Amino acid sequence: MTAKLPFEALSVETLAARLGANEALCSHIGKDTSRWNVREVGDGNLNLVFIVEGATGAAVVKQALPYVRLVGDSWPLPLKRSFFEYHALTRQQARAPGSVPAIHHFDEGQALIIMEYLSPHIILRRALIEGRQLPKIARDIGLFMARTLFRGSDLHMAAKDRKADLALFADNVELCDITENLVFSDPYFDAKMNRHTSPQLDRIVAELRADRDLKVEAQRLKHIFAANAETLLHGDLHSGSIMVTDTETRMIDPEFAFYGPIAFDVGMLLANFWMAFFSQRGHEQNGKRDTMRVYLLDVTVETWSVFRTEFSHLWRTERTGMLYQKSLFEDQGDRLGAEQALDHMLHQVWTDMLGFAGVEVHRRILGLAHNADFETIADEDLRATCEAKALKFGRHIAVNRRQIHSIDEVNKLAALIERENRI
Ligand code: SR1
Ligand code: MG
Repeated sequence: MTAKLPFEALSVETLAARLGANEALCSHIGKDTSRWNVREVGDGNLNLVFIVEGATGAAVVKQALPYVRLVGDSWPLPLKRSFFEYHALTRQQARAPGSVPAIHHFDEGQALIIMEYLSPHIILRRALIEGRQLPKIARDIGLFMARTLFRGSDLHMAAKDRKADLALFADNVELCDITENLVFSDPYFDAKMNRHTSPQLDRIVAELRADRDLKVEAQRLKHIFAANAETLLHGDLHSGSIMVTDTETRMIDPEFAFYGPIAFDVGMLLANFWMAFFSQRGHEQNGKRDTMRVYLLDVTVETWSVFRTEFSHLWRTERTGMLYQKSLFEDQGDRLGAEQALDHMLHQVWTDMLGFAGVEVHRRILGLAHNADFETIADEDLRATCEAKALKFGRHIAVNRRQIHSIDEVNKLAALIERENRI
C-alpha cells in the first residue's frame, strides 16, 4: 500500500512535477510535461483553479485550500468540500446528463478534481455584465434545476438511497454554515465582515437592519433552509457558477451541495438575473442596455416556466419515490389528486423561491461576498443607485412573497423600481 501524501497546495511552478505522472491528466493533455503550460485562473472566493494545456489538449485542475481564499488563513475551511463537490458533480451528471463538466480524476487527500476544460465558455456573470444575450440559458438552467432537484428527492429516489445520500452530505457542515450566516443573518446586523457602498447606502442599510418584518422573514427562510432536507441542492447556483457559450450551458462549483429545500437553488439563481437587471444602468457607458433589461426579465420568465414544465413532466412520469405515491392517486384513477398535490408543491416552491431570491440580493450588496455585477461599476454614486433599487426590490419580494402570484408581477415591480428617480 502506498502511503498517503500530506496535503500540499499546488502552484503554477509545482503542478507539472506533482501531476506529471497522473494518468488521467496525461491521457487528456499529453504526458510530455515540458510542453505543459499552467495558468492559475481562480477568481472565486475559495479555491485554486488551474488551466493546464499540453500537446494534445487541456484540462482544469481545481484544488481546495484549507482556508477561505477571499479572507485568508484566519478563516480555516476544511478540504472535504472537494469531496462534496466531486460527489455532487457525479449525481448532477447522472440526473441531468451533459449539464456539468466531465470529471477525469478525483484525489481526496490532495482535495483536487481534474475535470474537463470548457472552452470557449465564459462565466455567465461576465457575459451578462458585457451585455451579451445568451439564447439558451433559460432553457438549459431551468431543465438542470428541475431534473437535479426532482431526481434528488423523495419524489423519485428510493427512500433508502436518499437517506444514505442525506447522511453523506450532512457532513458538509462548514459550507452550510457559511450560507446560514452570510445569506440569512449577517446582512441584517453589523456583522464583522460586512461591507457596503458607503456613505451612499448608509441610510438604507440602517432602515433594512431595523426592519422587523424583513428580519423575521429572513429567519423563517433560514429555518426552511436548515430544516427542510428535501433534495440535493447545488447550493451556490449563482451566475458565477455557470459557464456559457451561445449554444451550451454548464453548471460548475457545487461544493456547497447538501440536502435542502428545492426553492433555494431556484431563488438564488433568479436573484442573480434580477441583480444583473438592476446593474445594467451601471454598464451603459458603451451603449444603452434597454434590450438587455428586457432580455433579462424574459430570462426569468422562461427559466421559471421551463423549471415548472419539466418538474411537472417528471412528477407525472418519474414519481417513483415514497412521496405522493401513485398507488394513492393515478392507480385509483385519481389523476386529478396527483395534479392537485403537484400544484400545491409548485406553489410552495414559488413562495419560498421569492424569499430566497430576496435575501440573496441583500447579501450580495450588504454582506461579505459581493458580486461583480455591481462591484465593477466604478462610479460609486451610480453603483449605489443600482444597489439601492435592488435592495428595495429584494425587500419587497422577501416580505410580500405570499401575496405575489406570478413572475410577471415580480418583473413589473422590477421595471417600476428601475424607472424610479429617487430611492
Ligand atoms: C466565504 S465564501 C463566500 C461566498 O462565496 C461562495 O461562492 C458562496 O456564494 C459563498 O456564500
Ligand atoms: Mg463557487
